[in-house]
Amino acid sequence: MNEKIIILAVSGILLCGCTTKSIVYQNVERTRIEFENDAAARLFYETLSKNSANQKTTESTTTVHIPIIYKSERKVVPGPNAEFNEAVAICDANKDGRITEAEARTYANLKP
Ligand SMILES: [Ca+2]
Repeated sequence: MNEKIIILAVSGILLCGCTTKSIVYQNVERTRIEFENDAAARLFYETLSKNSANQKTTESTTTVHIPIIYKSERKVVPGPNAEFNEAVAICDANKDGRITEAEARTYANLKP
């Protein structure tokens, strides 16, 4: 009799299952960059802002699922600095840490 109760209790726990969800905001340090002049900076930030509005952020989701018993979902959302750093990496073509007006203009003419 006691064995049946224990089996039913264990089955009840297993059938109820368990679900956990978590969202992790992952922000990285912003790349240090300088601009040749105000025009280069303005062009870079205008393009970054325009591309940001058109682009959906990249998210990664990890799901661990053991049928019936356990389900865990973890979503990692990149912070705004990741997008800035990516834009700097594209724009600063010669990687000298300085965005010239010509580089900013080239970046502005790239298709997002
Ligand atoms: Ca450069």
